[in-house]
Amino acid sequence: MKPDLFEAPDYYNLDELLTDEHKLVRDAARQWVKREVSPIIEDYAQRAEFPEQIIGGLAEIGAFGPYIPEEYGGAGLDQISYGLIMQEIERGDSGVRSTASVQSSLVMYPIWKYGNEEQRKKYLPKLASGEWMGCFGLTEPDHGSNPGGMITNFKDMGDHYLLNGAKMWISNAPFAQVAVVWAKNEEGRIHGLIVERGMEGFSTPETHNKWSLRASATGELIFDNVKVPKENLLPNKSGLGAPLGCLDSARFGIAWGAIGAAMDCYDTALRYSKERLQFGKPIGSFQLQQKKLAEMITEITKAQLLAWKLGVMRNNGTATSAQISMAKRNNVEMAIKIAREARQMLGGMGISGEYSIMRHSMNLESVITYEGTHDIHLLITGLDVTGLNAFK
Ligand code: TGC
Ligand code: FAD
Repeated sequence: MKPDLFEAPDYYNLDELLTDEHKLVRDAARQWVKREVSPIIEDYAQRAEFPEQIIGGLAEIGAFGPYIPEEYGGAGLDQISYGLIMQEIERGDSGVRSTASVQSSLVMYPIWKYGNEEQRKKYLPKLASGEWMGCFGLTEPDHGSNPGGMITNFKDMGDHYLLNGAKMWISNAPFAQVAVVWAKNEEGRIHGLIVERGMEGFSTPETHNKWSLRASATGELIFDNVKVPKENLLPNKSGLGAPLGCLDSARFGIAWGAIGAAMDCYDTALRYSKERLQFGKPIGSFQLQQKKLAEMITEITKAQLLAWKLGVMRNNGTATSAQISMAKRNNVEMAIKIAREARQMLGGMGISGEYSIMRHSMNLESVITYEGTHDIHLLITGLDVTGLNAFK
């Protein structure tokens, strides 16, 4: 792969909106990605392997629980810092950002928000340091967009719960020590349970043959009469709103992360357009190529503004779930379109692993599907503006 010469586009001087702490956090993540991710990621993606050696570095840049209080091992940062870290990591690879998103927003967040003090103390510091990795089991073979229909269930056996069912498409599953699993009790109410590797009847077979997010490990979670200790139930929230609350946090991170992937594609195409000569001129001098670049930077700038304002609203607690959906949907679509245009700008080289664009492009096909598909987020906005529910 080519050396990482990335220079971040900031067409509207949005750095002026960031605090010194934001810039410090972002620049540390940016340097770490250049040093530790860019040189190896293409190779891992080609081999469809997650680079486990970067877990310690992810923890060091605060990617595991950026906004979780320091008393639990988190970085105690604000939401904009969290977003900036996700942006920088996804600039390297969406699969690496997935690992961090899942650990922070889908495993640490529910333990912090819905768990009791014992659970927080037992799990959060180890998850923040990367000593333990986690995964989040919501999606089932027959229930993806409609998680409320899940059939995974648990029964109260007196001194423990008995968990049965299966989850699929679960990021981090093949190596996670801890799984936050959503299942229905005997009354059909959804609860979160912490399931640990090693519990009898719990297995995590890896999902192979992915053309997307190849550097992220994906798997199933299978529960065959798993005895879960009663103290592993998350006591402070139940119902579908509990897992969906975690998704709000992860979708917010994706709205920022997608900007990172788009910035990398734009920056690569811009540099290439100045170096690549055809008809005796740099291809960047042709109007058709300039149109592509001009539209890319315009869309990136709009997405940056959307993410920043959403970060301000998340910081003061006013962002609605529907506003988060809009940003996730808009920014991922923006990134996927830019990846496609950027790939074309590199001609044949665009499909080569020498450059990051094709990998981003393939990764973004997962990003536009997980954490709620593009259609689902559109319908969430539709419901919000009309008051009419297309899901019921
Ligand atoms: P609905 O009746 O609308 O809502 C049920 C309850 O949930 C509440 N709620 C929310 N709460 C917090 N945050 C949100 N975003 C919420 N959305 C809804 C709602 O108020 C209600 O509460 P209550 O107290 O009245 O019971 O539910 P529905 O069954 O009609 O479904 C709505 C729908 C389709 C929008 C929702 O289910 C949905 O978002 N579906 C998409 C599923 C999804 O996003 N799955 C993601 C799986 S995890 C993943 O992909 C990880 S990838 C990670 C990575 O690698 O980065
Ligand atoms: P379906 O729900 O079957 O949707 C199929 C199509 O129908 C889509 O185009 C959808 O938009 C459309 N559709 C569905 N309902 C409607 C409707 N009401 N109106 C209009 N169109 C509709 N899940 C987890 O729980 N944890 C994870 O860690 C996780 N990681 C993932 C990693 C990867 C790489 C991938 C690909 C997925 C991951 N997922 C995870 C699952 C992901 O969240 C689901 O794939 C996603 O929510 C969609 O569900 P589905 O695949 O079952 O598609």
